[in-house]
Amino acid sequence: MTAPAELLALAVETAREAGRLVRGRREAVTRMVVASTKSTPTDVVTDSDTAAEVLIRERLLGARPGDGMLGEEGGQVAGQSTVIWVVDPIDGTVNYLYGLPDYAVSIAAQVDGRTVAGVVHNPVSGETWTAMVGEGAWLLDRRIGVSGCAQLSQALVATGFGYDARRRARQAEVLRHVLPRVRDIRRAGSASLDLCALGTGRLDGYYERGLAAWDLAAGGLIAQEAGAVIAGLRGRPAGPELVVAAGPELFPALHDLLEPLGADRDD
Ligand code: LIP
Repeated sequence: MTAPAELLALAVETAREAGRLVRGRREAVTRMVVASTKSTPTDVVTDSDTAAEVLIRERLLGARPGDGMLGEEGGQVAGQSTVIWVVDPIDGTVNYLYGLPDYAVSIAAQVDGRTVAGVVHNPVSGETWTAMVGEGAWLLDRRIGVSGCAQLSQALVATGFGYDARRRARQAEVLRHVLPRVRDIRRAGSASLDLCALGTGRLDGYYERGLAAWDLAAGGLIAQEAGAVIAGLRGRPAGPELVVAAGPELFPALHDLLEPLGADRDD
């Protein structure tokens, strides 16, 4: 069975259990230890990231042994079914490391490569966003929707930055041109929570270069089902090159601001 409702129920239960695990581990220590780093010395992994991904894999594939999984911390499992779980066990790992509350467990279910269900759960706030394709998006039991902001100068826009210094310098250059054109910028450090904030109307727009599939899968479905337009530049799909997301009234102006700046390039 690949009914989105069944997949979502399993994902929500699993995300909440993983959220209890990582929050408990964080609150048990004054200072969280970096277990390892990835692309740069600031691209960190904690033991909690790894422990949470192991728990998520055990719960999801224990319940559905034939499924595959793509996890941020290296947990790639080939499956025989049409379902692949796309998992970020802690999205906002640096926030988690520093004890800041903006981090989330993000789990999406893809069937034949299409995201059909997703959950983003913030273990600190207890907020749980969910969506199923074609069925809208929810924050706990409340239906959510994007803001109706239509003017760039009135838009609260979130973004994020990569870990590589050269890319960060380029992203700062893009930001230099964006900042004077919008109401303000927010940089919270978790793509999935940024996308859920957009879907809830707490942000008017979002853009970021360098997102991985696990950063985008669940939050992207939630924002889209909440009414956001999500894409790359010049008709390209949202992906590692660039994610641009906003309500339909604002998206064209945000896209047209970012396109001439080459926000989807490192040069
Ligand atoms: C994070 C993203 C965020 C980005 C951070 C980091 P992680 O993911 O959610 O949008 O700006 O640099 O990549 O590494 O915490 O899972």
